[in-house]
Amino acid sequence: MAGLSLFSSPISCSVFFFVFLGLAFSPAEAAIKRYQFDIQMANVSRLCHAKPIVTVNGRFPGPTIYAREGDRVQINVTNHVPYNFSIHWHGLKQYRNGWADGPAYITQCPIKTGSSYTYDFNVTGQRGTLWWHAHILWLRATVYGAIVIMPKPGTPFPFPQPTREFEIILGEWWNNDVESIEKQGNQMGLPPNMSDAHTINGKPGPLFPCSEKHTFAMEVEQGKTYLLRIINAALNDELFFGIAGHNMTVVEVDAVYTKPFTTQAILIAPGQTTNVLVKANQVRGRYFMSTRAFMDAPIPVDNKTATAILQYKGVPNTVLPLLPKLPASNDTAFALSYNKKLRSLNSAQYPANVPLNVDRNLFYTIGLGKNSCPTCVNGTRLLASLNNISFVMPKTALLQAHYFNLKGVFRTDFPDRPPTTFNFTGAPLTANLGTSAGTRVSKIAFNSTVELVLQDTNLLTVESHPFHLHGYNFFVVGTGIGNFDPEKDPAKYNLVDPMERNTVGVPTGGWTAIRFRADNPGVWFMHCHLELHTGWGLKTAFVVEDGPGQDQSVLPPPKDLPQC
Ligand SMILES: *[C@@H]1O[C@H](CO)[C@@H](O)[C@H](O)[C@H]1NC(C)=O
Ligand SMILES: *[C@@H]1O[C@H](CO)[C@@H](O)[C@H](O)[C@H]1NC(C)=O
Ligand SMILES: *[C@@H]1O[C@H](CO)[C@@H](O)[C@H](O)[C@H]1NC(C)=O
Ligand SMILES: *[C@@H]1O[C@H](CO)[C@@H](O)[C@H](O)[C@H]1NC(C)=O
Ligand SMILES: *[C@@H]1O[C@H](CO)[C@@H](O)[C@H](O)[C@H]1NC(C)=O
Ligand SMILES: *[C@@H]1O[C@H](CO)[C@@H](O)[C@H](O)[C@H]1NC(C)=O
Ligand SMILES: *[C@@H]1O[C@H](CO)[C@@H](O)[C@H](O)[C@H]1NC(C)=O
Ligand SMILES: *[C@@H]1O[C@H](CO)[C@@H](O)[C@H](O)[C@H]1NC(C)=O
Ligand SMILES: *[C@@H]1O[C@H](CO)[C@@H](O)[C@H](O)[C@H]1NC(C)=O
Ligand SMILES: *[C@@H]1O[C@H](CO)[C@@H](O)[C@H](O)[C@H]1NC(C)=O
Ligand SMILES: *[C@@H]1O[C@H](CO)[C@@H](O)[C@H](O)[C@H]1NC(C)=O
Ligand SMILES: *[C@@H]1O[C@H](CO)[C@@H](O)[C@H](O)[C@H]1NC(C)=O
Ligand SMILES: [Cu+2]
Repeated sequence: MAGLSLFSSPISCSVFFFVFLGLAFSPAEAAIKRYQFDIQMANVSRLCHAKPIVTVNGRFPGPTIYAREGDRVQINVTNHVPYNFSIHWHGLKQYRNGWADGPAYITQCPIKTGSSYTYDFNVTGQRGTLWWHAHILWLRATVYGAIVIMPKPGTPFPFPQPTREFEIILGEWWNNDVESIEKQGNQMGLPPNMSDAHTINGKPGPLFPCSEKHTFAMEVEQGKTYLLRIINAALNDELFFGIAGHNMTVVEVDAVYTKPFTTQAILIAPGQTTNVLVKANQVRGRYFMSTRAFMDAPIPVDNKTATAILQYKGVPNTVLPLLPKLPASNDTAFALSYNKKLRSLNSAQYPANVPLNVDRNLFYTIGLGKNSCPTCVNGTRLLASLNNISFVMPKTALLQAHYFNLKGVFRTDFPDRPPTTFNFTGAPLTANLGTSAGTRVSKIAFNSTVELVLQDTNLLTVESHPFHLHGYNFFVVGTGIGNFDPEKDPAKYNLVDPMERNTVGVPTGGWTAIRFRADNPGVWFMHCHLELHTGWGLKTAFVVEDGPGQDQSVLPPPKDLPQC
């Protein structure tokens, strides 16, 4: 394997190694999978720059968590770095068990330097590709990894069994220290410096300086089929991904099976995962895989292309790789038509249980804005809001406050609709909007059905926002461009086989309607998965009340739960 690529390096070897391990273990029944995550600094060099980064066990990207549906997973996270810390297991439902969800100050206080906390959860009713990442500050820039959940023993995939599988984690790299970048942006009240590169499995690929040895390569054999588990771990960029000369068949997103469809490029937003089958059916050679940003609003973005290599076995490294043709970075039409193709498999075994009646209708506007900030560069600070409220992080975790009934930590009066109705996506409203700030959340009755329409606005600018809900999957029942029309649009919903997922892109200048059944009690974060916008306040939480039954309330907190 070491001779695989001209650009071979120890890290690509370790990626291969772990993929083999993942396929190798096949326990007969549910088991406990234990992991030790030491959060530690490691020196890493990319693009001719060396710097210390925060890692798990010194690895970048971090180790993959392998589990089977039904397993219990225990991950002891020990913090050796000079930052408060927490990890989110993105897409795991954590039934009654928000204590293991991870967002700092939402479900737990951070793990302080020198302390440990064991995330202990069961993987119930889920299988597929998910991922984990730091959920405090901008530390997820370097602290992320894959979660691979295999189906129960004896349960095949609902698609042709691949010969092998690979994890493909897309990311963003900064040459300078990411926390300094974030801090500088906050001080200026402006967006901080954009990333210096995109990466595939932590590597930018040979189109960047000093990067030949920092190239991920995967070897394939002609005629065989491969499963790629693709994850967008970038902080701020929605990404296209493609493979030169090869089509991809999408079979799963966010650990939910899809109706398979074939495409030359995928679109994947931060937080999302996409599994594709790739058939090695081309002339034996070397082909680039590449990734680049999608941005269809007038906003600067890191537009550089990261590459990796798909190489047929036995082909010499000297053969020049061919580049894939990705959609133009502003190709709105591709984005809309790609997302429209995503449908739940909706088979007898994997039904789409879409709520048909709605108990609670929510309508949230997404806004950017500016508030006064005398110390900032322009005398103003950029911020973001839902229903004109910019979320303020509490000093103690919301879930603790909820469980122990601590007063004064949050308010449950987050409005179900915006304070004013206006032409949301119409002419830009550039005034200082005086958005209000608050730790305000919505209370949701146990087992009620919720419809939430997320409406982008042209406050400062329109932009696409990937929204992530913790503790649940939801169904994407409708989407459109312009203003949501409550009279006409619901009639066009797909209530049969809409995509079920945990992160959805609200289109630039458009809206998205999601539905879910609130059967998981606890406090669940909902936020834009662009870290920049999360930091600016584009977030809130749902407090889902306990149900009346014995097994319908939040579990007691673990003994080692960190305190603030
Ligand atoms: C990183 O490199 C610096 C300078 O060479 C060194 O002082 C430091 O100990 C290294 N840190 C780690 C975690 O290896
Ligand atoms: C977690 O790891 C730390 C550091 O190695 C250790 O001291 C602690 O006992 C571990 N906790 C558990 C529950 O294993
Ligand atoms: C996970 O399942 C085990 C075995 O059924 C149970 O003892 C444990 O309480 C469960 N943990 C959570 C967090 O639900
Ligand atoms: C951001 O970029 C500017 C211009 O290149 C540079 O001067 C500054 O040092 C950068 N900030 C950080 C925190 O790296
Ligand atoms: C990829 O799919 C397109 C459209 O379905 C088809 O025209 C093309 O022949 C396919 N290419 C390969 C290499 O399979
Ligand atoms: C990429 O962005 C840079 C700076 O933001 C810009 O100068 C350049 O023209 C862009 N390149 C392309 C191909 O859009
Ligand atoms: C996309 O960008 C290209 C090149 O910058 C430009 O020519 C084209 O008009 C843009 N398309 C749209 C739909 O904005
Ligand atoms: C900040 O001020 C500069 C100079 O007046 C202006 O060009 C820029 O658009 C302003 N940016 C924001 C976000 O207000
Ligand atoms: C909203 O604004 C858009 C763009 O300016 C315009 O085309 C549309 O007619 C407006 N809609 C209403 C209801 O005023
Ligand atoms: C947001 O709220 C402020 C007051 O806090 C108000 O001045 C402003 O008009 C509101 N903006 C919108 C878009 O509702
Ligand atoms: C939630 O409500 C549905 C529909 O009424 C019902 O079938 C289901 O059993 C309820 N679930 C729980 C956990 O109460
Ligand atoms: C770490 O978290 C604790 C508890 O929330 C807080 O008191 C402390 O100030 C934080 N430390 C840093 C360095 O942010
Ligand atoms: Cu956003």
